[in-house]
Amino acid sequence: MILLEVISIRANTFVQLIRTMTHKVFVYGTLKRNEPNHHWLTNPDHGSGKFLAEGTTKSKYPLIIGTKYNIPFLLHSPGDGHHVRGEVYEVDDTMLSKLDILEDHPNYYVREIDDIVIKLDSHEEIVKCWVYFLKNFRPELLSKQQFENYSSSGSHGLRYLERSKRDPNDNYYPQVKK
Ligand code: PCA
Repeated sequence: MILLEVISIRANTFVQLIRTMTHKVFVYGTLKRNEPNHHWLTNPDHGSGKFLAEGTTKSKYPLIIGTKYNIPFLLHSPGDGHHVRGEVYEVDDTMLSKLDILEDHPNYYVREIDDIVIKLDSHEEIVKCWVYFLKNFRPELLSKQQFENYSSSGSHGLRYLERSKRDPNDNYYPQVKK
């Protein structure tokens, strides 16, 4: 009897642990502070999102702006482009699933674990983070301007157009995906 109780308490603790599991996400585009989708990360209805640090990708990647809506994409083409700058957040399961909805993972962006370099006072640390990449992209995207640090209001003039302002019947995925 006591043994069963112990097992049951252990099982409950395990379930609790899974429920409260957090994930690190590296954001490089519209989810960053002062960018048009940052509110997704701070909306309490979406779960929790806590800023941890600024970081850069350990590998180089092309960060481009594509589609007629000026959407930023990190192209999954390691070695091309720059060590891209962004922000690392700790998010819970609920927030991660909300971000997946925004990015339409795995249909559009694909979320993958990647190495992110974080600078602390006296040293650098590498942390494994989820990153939303564009895979199976149209190769001509590689000839677009490649950024190191995205901002919707940058001097490129390619201001992001929010989803709520787009034609809901317009399937623009083929502009960037094969
Ligand atoms: N949002 C995600 C991927 C691209 C975008 O605009 C991000 O900021 O990382």
